[in-house]
Amino acid sequence: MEFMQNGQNPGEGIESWNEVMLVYNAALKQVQTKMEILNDEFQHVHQYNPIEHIKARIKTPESIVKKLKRAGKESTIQNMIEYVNDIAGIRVICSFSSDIYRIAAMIKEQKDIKVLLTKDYITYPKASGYRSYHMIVTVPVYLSDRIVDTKVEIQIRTVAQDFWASLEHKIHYKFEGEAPEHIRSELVECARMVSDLDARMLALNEEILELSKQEA
Ligand code: 0O2
Repeated sequence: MEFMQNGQNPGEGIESWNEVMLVYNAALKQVQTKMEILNDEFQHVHQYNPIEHIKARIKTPESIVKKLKRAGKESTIQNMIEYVNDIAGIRVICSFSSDIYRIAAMIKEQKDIKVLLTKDYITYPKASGYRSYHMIVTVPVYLSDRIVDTKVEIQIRTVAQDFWASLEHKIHYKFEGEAPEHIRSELVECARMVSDLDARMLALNEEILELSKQEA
């Protein structure tokens, strides 16, 4: 599986909880706006929107503490910044699987975005059946007296993959990660059906595009 990492020192200089929230909120807004601009530009050039919708969220303090505990780390500001990559999270939902790599490539081209890590669960799905393309990036947040490179997790997936992931996430939490075997295998089977559906919808769309080109 694709696994790429660059060594950086993001979040340097953040000292208080309020500052953490301020900086991560700013980073989230910046990435969301960037995605919207890229989508508008794509529509302008290709008369087509690759992005269906965008969801943005800041991780709750409880989830941050839980994640640190799981990693065996103390709940400190520095550990949050260093070890919790998804305090600011953006989910980019697109129509077709081909849009996923297109969007990822557009993000990688942005000069002020630094890609720290990518995880390609599209080409290499998880054993659970989970498919999504993950990027951990940093964006510079301009404060009055300094610039803070701030981490944002970007998850890119299709509408169908997102539908599967939200249901699987609920089931995972309901059973605290210990869902019965028949439910797990049914979810893996559903993930296969989602993948098949995505491939068929993509093929259909390509055929329609080809027909429209011939008519033009
Ligand atoms: P939540 O509650 O969604 O925030 P890392 O986040 O890097 O420390 P990991 O597992 O190495 O941990 O990273 P990975 O694999 O990139 O997963 C990060 C996020 O992807 C998860 O965040 C989930 O949101 C989502 N995800 C990963 N695997 C699955 C899966 O099998 N099913 C579903 N539905 N979602 C998945 P959190 O913090 O685990 O959870």
